[in-house]
Amino acid sequence: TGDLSAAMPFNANKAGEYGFANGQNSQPGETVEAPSRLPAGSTLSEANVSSKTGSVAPEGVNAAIGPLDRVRVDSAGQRLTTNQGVAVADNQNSLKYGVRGPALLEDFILREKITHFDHERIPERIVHARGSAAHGYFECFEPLTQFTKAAPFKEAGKRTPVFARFSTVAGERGSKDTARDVRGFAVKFYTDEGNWDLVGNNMPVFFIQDAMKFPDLVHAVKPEPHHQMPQAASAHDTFWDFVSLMPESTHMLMWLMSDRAIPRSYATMQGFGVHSFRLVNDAGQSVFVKFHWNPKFGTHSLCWDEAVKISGADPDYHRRDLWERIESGVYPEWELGVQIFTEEEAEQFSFDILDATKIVPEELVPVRPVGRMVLDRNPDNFFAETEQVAFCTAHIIPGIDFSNDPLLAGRIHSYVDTQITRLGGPNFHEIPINAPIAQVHNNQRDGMHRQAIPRGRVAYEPNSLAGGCPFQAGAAQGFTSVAASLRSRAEQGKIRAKPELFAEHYHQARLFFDSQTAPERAHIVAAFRFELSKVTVPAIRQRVVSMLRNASEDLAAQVAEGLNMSPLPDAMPLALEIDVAPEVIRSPALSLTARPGDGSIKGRKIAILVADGAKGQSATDIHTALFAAGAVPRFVAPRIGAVATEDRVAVEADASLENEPGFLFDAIVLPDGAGAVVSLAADGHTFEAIRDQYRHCKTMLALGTGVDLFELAGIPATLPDGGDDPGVILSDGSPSATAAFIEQVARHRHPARETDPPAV
Ligand code: HDE
Repeated sequence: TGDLSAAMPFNANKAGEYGFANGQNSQPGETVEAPSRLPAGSTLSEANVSSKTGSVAPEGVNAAIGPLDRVRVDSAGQRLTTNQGVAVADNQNSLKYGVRGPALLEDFILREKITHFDHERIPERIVHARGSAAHGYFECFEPLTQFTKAAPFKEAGKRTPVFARFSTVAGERGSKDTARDVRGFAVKFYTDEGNWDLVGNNMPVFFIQDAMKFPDLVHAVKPEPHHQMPQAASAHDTFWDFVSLMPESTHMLMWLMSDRAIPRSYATMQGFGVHSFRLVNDAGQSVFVKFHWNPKFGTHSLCWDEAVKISGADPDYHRRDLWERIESGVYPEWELGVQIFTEEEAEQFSFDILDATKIVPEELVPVRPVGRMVLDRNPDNFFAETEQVAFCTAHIIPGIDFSNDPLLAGRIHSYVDTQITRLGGPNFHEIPINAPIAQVHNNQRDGMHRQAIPRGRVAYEPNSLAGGCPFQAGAAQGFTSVAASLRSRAEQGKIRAKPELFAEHYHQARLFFDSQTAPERAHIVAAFRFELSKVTVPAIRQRVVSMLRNASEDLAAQVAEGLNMSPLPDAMPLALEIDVAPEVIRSPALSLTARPGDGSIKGRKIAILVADGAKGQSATDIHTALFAAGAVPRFVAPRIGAVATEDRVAVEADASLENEPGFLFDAIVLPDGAGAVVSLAADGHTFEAIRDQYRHCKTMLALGTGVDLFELAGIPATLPDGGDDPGVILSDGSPSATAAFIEQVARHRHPARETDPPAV
């Protein structure tokens, strides 16, 4: 078999194993064409035509696909074998001494199968265990070479393959997606100068300032150790005990109690690098940078009641949404923005840019768009890709460098370290999803699960026996660290302490709260009330409120009222006596309302309720219009299957009120047809669906007689202030009514309808 075409990228004896399964194994000399795995019409190319240059790849080509293709397995048309390639004759019965006799130890087939199974699980991530990921690319808008020599930013239009993983933090691997939590937003750039991992979150700040406190934070938020409750929730004593003793967490708590902590989908949340990093150009000059990912489809959240209900009906809500968007071609997309500032500027700020509990307000340093990320391919296999991907903050490339943020310093150590346990040794970089597309050459050898077969007898440097190779790249090509020393810091020697401005804990918490709209502030108050009402020790609740008084008296008073706490506890003593005036006291950019995205309804799930007696044509018309606008309309009926429409127009319900409850949808349409109203009114699920839509402030459309269902469900005719509710639309089926509906769905919510407690 050694004479097979040299062009074959794989062991020719293993055609089937490597995805070339067309029913037969190849014969020597025969060239086997790989059948395309991609759906017809896909713009992706299977071929890795990038010769690892990473330069502009043609539309649709993803240079990371080739390396992964090498290890794809496709068993179509293949015999079942053991891991040694021995064909298995019988996969039903273990080997026994007589049919009723004892099983035999020599049954290597059974033992291999069971042994492998016994070891199928690897340790889950200690944080961010629950996640979902996708492939895609980053495309540079214009060269950023003035500031950085980093490979992805070199040329306009340059595409760098990426793999992005989104996650919750506290919950275990099987926990619900819609928990109130921070979301991880980790992106691996497979650049032609090595892998760069930007391991961020959907909130721009963090709970703590120093890595020393991270294990404490995580132990506090995880289920309590004696009874292992609650799962994926911060609403318990140990979390609030810890944060109330750590006033530096106040700013992050504002974000965590806001709707940011319950995103509508991964595709509609922002991402942030959190820390200050550095960009370094060819001349070795550096500036500070903060990274921002801004979603094309807007930043949208759930509301709490909705998130709670979704977690029961569809714990995979975000995972499913990401998967379905990509499968249906509504590719999630984000613009990457950078805030660039110099060391001199940083020294003038009223806060310390090394403090991960602080943002740099956009009003102080604008966000400059530099590229976009598009996720356009789902993984083939969850474990091989999403579970085994290893993001490490230590993975940076020439042109990017760290700042002295003490939280970041701990992370640079932690991620590589944790992968060694999680992925079973130091060779995790060879797992296909982690392998760079840039060439790897060094003298590191051996270890568990080594894949590479380094040739020759030299594994040291300097050497003469291998001509000095691999040789040092030198400063012009290789990675060099910025000779960074934060100016004007007097020599202090070794010290365990923090910079002075780290002790100012409240200005930006106030900035966040004060920059929200009234409904957003109300949600923050309600979230504090909910979480603290789950806390059993009154002193902890008191301590949180005393901390909040320093951020916002208004917030503290409302939270205290919600907890029946009176009188208010004294404000917590300030850690910083000197007064530093913040540059920005209102930042509209911090409100979700400032981030509508492209204003489209792409990817929104819309329920069109139908039932026997519905006017089929009008239901089909609205379905067509919504589909054309990029939404995901679904016919939902009391039972799945064909609906007996009044006009005999064929309508097939692919979801039922039982299997897809109303709160899973972004908007609802009620059908025309007196018969349908009667059928739907006979099913209590209908009213639950309508009331949930109303309570969750979503857009609702009644076609013709469907309006009767509003009345039967007790939907108020007007807003609490007496005005018209733009989110409740009555339609005669005209295009203008449909257009109005689409416009209102794009607004996402109609919070003017909201009351606390809810009226419906
Ligand atoms: Fe992480 N974090 N983290 N973290 N983190 C991990 O690494 C850690 C922090 C973030 O999708 C772990 O591979 C320390 C901030 C994401 O696979 C671990 C500190 C931010 C992910 C770890 C922090 C993050 C992780 C667990 C404080 C936002 C998931 C498994 C010093 C900027 C990546 C793993 C993925 C995962 C340590 C704080 C984001 C243990 C020590 C701040 C998105 O290494």
